[in-house]
Amino acid sequence: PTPPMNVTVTGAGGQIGYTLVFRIASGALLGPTTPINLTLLEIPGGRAAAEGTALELQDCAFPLLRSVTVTEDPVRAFDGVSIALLVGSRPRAVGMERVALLESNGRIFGPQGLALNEGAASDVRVLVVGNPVNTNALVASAFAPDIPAERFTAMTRLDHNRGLGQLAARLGVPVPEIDGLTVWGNHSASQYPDVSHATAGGRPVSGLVDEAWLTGEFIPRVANRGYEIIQARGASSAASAASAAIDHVYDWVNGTGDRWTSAGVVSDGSYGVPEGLVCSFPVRGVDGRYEIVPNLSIDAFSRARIDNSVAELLEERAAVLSLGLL
Ligand code: NAX
Repeated sequence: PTPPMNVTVTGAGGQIGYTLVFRIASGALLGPTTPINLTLLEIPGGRAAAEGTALELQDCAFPLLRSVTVTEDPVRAFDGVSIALLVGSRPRAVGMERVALLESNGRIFGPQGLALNEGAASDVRVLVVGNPVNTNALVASAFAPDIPAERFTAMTRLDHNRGLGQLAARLGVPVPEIDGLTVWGNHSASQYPDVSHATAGGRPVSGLVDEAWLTGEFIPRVANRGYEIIQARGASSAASAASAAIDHVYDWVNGTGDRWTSAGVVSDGSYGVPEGLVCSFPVRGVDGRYEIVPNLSIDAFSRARIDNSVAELLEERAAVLSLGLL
């Protein structure tokens, strides 16, 4: 029998947590044969919601779910963890300055990085879902010097999946026919959803859609989709974010074959992105690692968009550096 894996979700009492943990427990994260010990990390304000969610998990009688633990202690939460989904964060409030945002998140992701460093399993994989994802991943990694930096990733899979959804609808093809889409840069409105290498049913997408739709509708709609969802449902994306987190980890562990996807990973200097930044790239899941897809040609339009988003990442890194968080 497959040994159980320890999975920890932070912010499990929140709205993403409420849909994410049921998908994990059902087997969608690690497949239908891997039993799971699930730990839910919360702060006092979210503890009751997490406790209630734990009761409902028990009531689902999931065959793979071995245990559920609710705790407010990061050291306990990350002891022996193999998959850590860092969802709880302090998102930007209206009018909040970038530095204040990064500082309050530093107080969350610094201690969580330390706790991961102390107790995580040797195969630990960390996905940051809580905004600002790229820089929170950078901070957590900086506080976990014994864990390879490549094990810290940031979620841009929701942006990627949003792009797939828009292209499939526009072209009238099933989602699996589309490949080669990339979301570059920061998980923010500066991100660049790039179709220049994308294909649908093997044909280049650039020949199937017009320029005006790409620049006037596709790119801004994907980049601002989070806002569109808030306007439509009165709350931010939750089930789609949880679904993207499942996809990100599943592909990281199981691989993507020849296809590619997008993830925020630590830069090795590829495509002119400064080394060490956590940036969204085209990636393939290979042998349990995310590898940046190499040697893509980057046209002038793409170059300017990528550079613009990377400049924002550099500003965020400079801000957390000045706060002493790196
Ligand atoms: P909620 O406010 O519903 O839930 C957040 C939960 O985190 C709360 O229960 C809170 O008590 C808990 N929390 C806060 N600090 C914590 C800490 N130090 N340790 C443990 N738990 C803590 O937010 P929700 O809608 O679930 O969103 C969670 C995060 O995901 C936000 O930062 C949000 O901005 C981000 N998102 C990221 C997306 C992405 O694509 N990367 C998309 C969706 C979402 O906007």
